[in-house]
Amino acid sequence: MTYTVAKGNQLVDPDHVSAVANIVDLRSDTVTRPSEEMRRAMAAAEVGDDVYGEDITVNQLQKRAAEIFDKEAALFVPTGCMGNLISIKLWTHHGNEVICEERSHVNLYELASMSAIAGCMPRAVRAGDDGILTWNEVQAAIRPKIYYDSQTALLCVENTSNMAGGTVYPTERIDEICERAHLLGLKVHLDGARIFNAAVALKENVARMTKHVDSVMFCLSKGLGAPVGSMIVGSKDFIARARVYRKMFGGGMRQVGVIAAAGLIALEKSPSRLHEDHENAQCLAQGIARIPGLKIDPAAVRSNIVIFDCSASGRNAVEICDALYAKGVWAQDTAPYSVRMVTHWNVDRAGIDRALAELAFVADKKATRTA
Ligand code: TLP
Repeated sequence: MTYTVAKGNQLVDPDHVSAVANIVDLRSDTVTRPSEEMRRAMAAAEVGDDVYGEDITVNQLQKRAAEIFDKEAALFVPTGCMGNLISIKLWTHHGNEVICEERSHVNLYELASMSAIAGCMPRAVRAGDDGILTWNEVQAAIRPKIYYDSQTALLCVENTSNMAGGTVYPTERIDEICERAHLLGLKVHLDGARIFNAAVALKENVARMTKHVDSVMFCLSKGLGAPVGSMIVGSKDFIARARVYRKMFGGGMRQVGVIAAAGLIALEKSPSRLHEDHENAQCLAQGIARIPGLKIDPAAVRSNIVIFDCSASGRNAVEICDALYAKGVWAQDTAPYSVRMVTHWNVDRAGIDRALAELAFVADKKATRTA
């Protein structure tokens, strides 16, 4: 059987890519497609050369992002990875260490850019199952001020914590980490790729949640549904310097109002519907908990990411994903026996029900053997 699009994070032969109908794509919320309203806004967007700061739509998006986060300024960047890298580069010098959680995106999925480009070493700390760092864990990883020790410059915190299953930092924890880090002269960067999901889970606003961090990256292109783009927010000085590095890293995008227009709609309208994705994730988790051979604690699912263990099914995660894939339900293996499903606005409750039905089938070795 020939599949027509990528499975997991693999690249697919472009000659084989074609439109596929009736797929329940739960690999990630990065797969969301722009709404009709976004497409109309993109077509009508007023644009200018953003490298000269002349793109009206980009300027509007940056102004709104800064207002919503109650920070001085914001910058539109092509990707979350670039936003994180620019921030890490700005808060560190070559030879510094960056404390982050072991499963964090900056540690595992950014091609070691903090080392390759910013010249820093990740000091990865393993938090508990929920992936939420405590100050004690952070403190233990800070290097002593001895001239022959590499020096800690920055802490990167990820909220929600993707690979821990979309878990959420209590705001007081982030406040505490910031307060103590700042006393030691360290900066705190927040990888808030899904910060609006965290806000919905906590029923708080993002400005309060990020009040004390020095910089925030958040993605327009995940649960918020824009086709492209992320933002970094921080002080005026930080953003002015970030603009320089964005250009250096190849991210000066010219008439980019055409995509910022979709980002503006994502920013204004999407947060108020994210609770639907969380409800679907909860429904999915409860359904999975009832399938023999699969293990998940639905109470630990706080946002739109559902990660379950399949070791008792007698199948590994790749086998489960392959079998699901053939049935038009797409998921991602994240470890030998763990599978991730991410809910988003292109999968409704009927899609969740279908995913559960197929999952019950593929997790049952006897049924699939006789099918
Ligand atoms: N996450 C992707 C994959 O790269 C794993 C996903 O499918 O979840 N921070 C966090 C917490 C992320 O989850 C991601 C993407 C990024 C940064 C990077 O964003 P992009 O893809 O825009 O560079």
